[in-house]
Amino acid sequence: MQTSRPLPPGQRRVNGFPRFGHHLSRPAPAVPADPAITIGGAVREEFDLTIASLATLARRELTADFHCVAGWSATDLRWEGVSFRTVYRTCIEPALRPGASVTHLEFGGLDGWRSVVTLEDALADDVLIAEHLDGRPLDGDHGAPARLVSPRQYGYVNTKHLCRIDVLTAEPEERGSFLERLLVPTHPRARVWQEERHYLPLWMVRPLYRLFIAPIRFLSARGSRRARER
Ligand SMILES: Nc1nc2c(c(=O)[nH]1)N[C@H]1C(S)=C(S)[C@@H](COP(=O)(O)O)O[C@H]1N2
Ligand SMILES: [Mo]
Repeated sequence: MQTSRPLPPGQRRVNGFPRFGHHLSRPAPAVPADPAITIGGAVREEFDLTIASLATLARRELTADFHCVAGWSATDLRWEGVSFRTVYRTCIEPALRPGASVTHLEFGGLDGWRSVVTLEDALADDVLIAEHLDGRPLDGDHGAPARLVSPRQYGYVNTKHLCRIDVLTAEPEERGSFLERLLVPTHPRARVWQEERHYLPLWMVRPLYRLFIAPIRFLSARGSRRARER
């Protein structure tokens, strides 16, 4: 089904929803028997939020498009899970260290991927921790057992295989080598409608990123096949 929803600037629609990411051809990480999200950072004590317990919170369904910073968009994805705001208000906020003034959240995946989101962006109405996509539990390609879904931010913010959330009281230092920081976008907000792809000018970034789409898609699909053959 195609909708007439406009795409953000510089994006092109793809068919379906490809597996894509810095994992490249590495298969998706194994999901533990009773998967959980560890909550750390500015909390009195680290604690685990099991993925199973998310089912007991108010459920949220959301149909949204997904925009990778490299320039492809998948449309009309039907996510189901819990609103991040609900998780924050009911599970995280009561556990904060007294006086902690939260500015950012860091989302970590089982494969080591990390994304940093401002508190304001994370509490937006359409940000979810999703364990279902199109009526089925998330598969390895798209982030089993659960992932962050933030449709108004580029794909790289949407950490797959979510296993950790750190509550931060300041913006963390940028990570990675010089080359990584040059190529891998680390815009502090990464909003798709503002086209916050990078600090370099868009006329440079758009065509450069586009070159990476085909090889990353190819490698990611190979990792997906390898996971199914295991
Ligand atoms: N854990 C994890 N999450 C990740 C990535 C990754 O490599 N590992 N890649 C990001 C990038 S760059 C994109 S575009 C989306 C792709 O999501 P998809 O594979 O479900 O299409 O996942 C994001 N989340
Ligand atoms: Mo991406």
